[in-house]
Amino acid sequence: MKLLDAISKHTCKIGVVGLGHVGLTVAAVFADRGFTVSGCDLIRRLVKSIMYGNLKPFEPELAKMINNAVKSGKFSATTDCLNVAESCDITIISAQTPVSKEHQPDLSFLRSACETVGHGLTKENLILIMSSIPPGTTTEMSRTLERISGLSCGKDFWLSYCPERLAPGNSVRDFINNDRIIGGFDAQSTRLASHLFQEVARGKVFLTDCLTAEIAKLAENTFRDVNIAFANELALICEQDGADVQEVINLANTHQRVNIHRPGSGVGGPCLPKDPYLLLARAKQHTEHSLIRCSRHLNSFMESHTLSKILTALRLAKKDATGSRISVLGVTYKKGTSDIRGAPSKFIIQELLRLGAQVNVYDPLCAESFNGKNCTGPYEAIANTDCLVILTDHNEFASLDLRKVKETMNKPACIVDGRRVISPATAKSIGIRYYGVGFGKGNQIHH
Ligand code: SAJ
Repeated sequence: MKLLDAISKHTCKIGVVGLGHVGLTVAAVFADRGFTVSGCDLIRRLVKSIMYGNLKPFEPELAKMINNAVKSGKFSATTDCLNVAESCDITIISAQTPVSKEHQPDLSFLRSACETVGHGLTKENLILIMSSIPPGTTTEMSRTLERISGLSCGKDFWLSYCPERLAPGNSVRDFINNDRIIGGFDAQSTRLASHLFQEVARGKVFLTDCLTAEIAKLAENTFRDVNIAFANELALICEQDGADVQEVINLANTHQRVNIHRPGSGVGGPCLPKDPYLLLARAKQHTEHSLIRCSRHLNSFMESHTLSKILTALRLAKKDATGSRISVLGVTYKKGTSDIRGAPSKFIIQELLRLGAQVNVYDPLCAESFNGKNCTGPYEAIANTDCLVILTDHNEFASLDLRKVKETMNKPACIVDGRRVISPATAKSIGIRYYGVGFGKGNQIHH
């Protein structure tokens, strides 16, 4: 078969529609392995910066690979998606699939990408969808492709759903090493997609149909979200009863079949706050009793819960939010990334500002301050503030000199720790008031 042969020889042309995190990673890896790759995105600025070799180095390894691929002529980017679809044998679609404020999936980017690809579709082409999508979407897209091209899916062209498991910050290595699920529209589509990935990646490939692959992808992140919600509920119970949730979870996890995640000041990022809603998008029967929906609410609630802890800490120090000075360490949604998508810090900083507090902000990996005062180091942020709030567990924060922290803060020094970065016992021994998510009121230390 011609396409199978071209895949083996790396001679087929690959198009990538949507040059976000996933699309760029895919393009970089295939170009690095000798395939000729054309990428397209509607954002002119992004396309320009790719072609001029000045892509923002959000992930240094990825940016370097993209720049090299452009220089060697193996990768080029354009805003002309139709041209990409027409000129490629394989088109990989990684359009964004956001959810609205009402938590409804917005598939408009994906639909429009599929329409364009449909116009450029020719016989023997393979289309891969990589975006996270509600169950049933690949089949819906197969109809769009068929309607526009007049070709028949599974006969004239092939279509597979190939979700990604790459974590921002480690995309290239994850793409190459992680096992992946491939759900084909039919047996031949599955075979071709699996063959393609095995040419460039080392991870195992698990084959199934497209509906199962769609649900399995969403199940992964939803599982994490529900597990974190459980940890957060435990944290709330511990706070009421005066226990330390960290110790509770560590003990429960000594059971070899238990793996409770970590509680914290909220769940952010591009995946966890969104994928559960994609999974629920077409659910009709049990919506009132949905564990998944409830978990989402609980995880969102942790942001306002953390805010309440800050206000309580101030009140116990006989201070008012208005006019108080707060230092926030960490704005990114998780450690080790500069990514702020869905980060709990946004809500917490903005609410503190709205209540009339002055907010100093420091993050070693990100200059965003959400209208707080951007500081260049942790001690600059902490100096002369009434409360220190930790919202991301960046490594740098674990090695803070707590004596210095206490000396430079206004009296009484207090810390609200949203990620259990500081040891409550150490804070106590130094005379700092410590309030942590899931760290019981009986254990709060006042001097
Ligand atoms: N979080 C907790 N408690 C935990 C773990 C995470 O509160 O025990 C919070 C984090 O602080 C963060 C959010 O959840 O705000 C998301 O954290 P995450 O570690 O799940 O990070 P993501 O969103 O980068 O997840 C990605 C996912 N990848 C994709 O969807 C492609 C996820 O499937 C991976 O499991 C995860 O990376 C990973 O393993 O690093």
